[in-house]
Amino acid sequence: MSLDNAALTIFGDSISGNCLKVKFTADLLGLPYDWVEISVLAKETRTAEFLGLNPAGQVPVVRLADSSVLAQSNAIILHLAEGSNLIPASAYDRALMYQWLFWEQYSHEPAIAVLRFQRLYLQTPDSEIAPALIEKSEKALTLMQNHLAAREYFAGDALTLADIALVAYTRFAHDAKLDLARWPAVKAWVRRIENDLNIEHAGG
Ligand SMILES: N[C@@H](CCC(=O)N[C@@H](CS)C(=O)NCC(=O)O)C(=O)O
Repeated sequence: MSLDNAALTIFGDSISGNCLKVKFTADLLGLPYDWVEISVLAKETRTAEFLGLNPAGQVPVVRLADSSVLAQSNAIILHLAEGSNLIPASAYDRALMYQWLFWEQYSHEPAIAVLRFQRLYLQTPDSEIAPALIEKSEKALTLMQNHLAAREYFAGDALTLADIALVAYTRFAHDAKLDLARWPAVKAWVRRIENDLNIEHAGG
């Protein structure tokens, strides 16, 4: 793990949606950064050096120009995007963006990211996957489908941090064996946001 003097250093694992949302935000805003790869699977979040950086033992973490450190993906993207058009000027739309950011962390990521991790990385057999985890994932996608049926973006009528946070794991739904064909508005929105972010389609 290198600690140099770049204005922004992102410590992240490239297989993690939480980390990729920080990368997507920095890239879109044109912020230069150093990326330090930290492998969760190799337990690099458990070393004494990393725990010194983030005692919670999780990525993403960023080190800012003044050497201060910030964890929690949504706190990081909010900080990076401060003053940009990724945060709506309208107070209501801004609150809607927060609504979806909080929902993402409580009801979406703990279902879809965990299901993806179990199925893709731990190769957990279907018989050992908790049905409640699948139900929670499907419920989250259905809520998104209903919201997106008549809208192009989650908060207001333009791309915001809510879309970036939510697309991070939704675009990997197929890794969790969730077929987005069942949620067509979500599928179309994923392509729209990948296009807005100028990133490759994740597949599925
Ligand atoms: N709520 C946190 C979740 C961070 C998180 O779960 N990070 C995972 C990778 S996606 C991690 O570092 N896991 C390592 C571990 O728990 O040992 C965020 O949004 O940043």
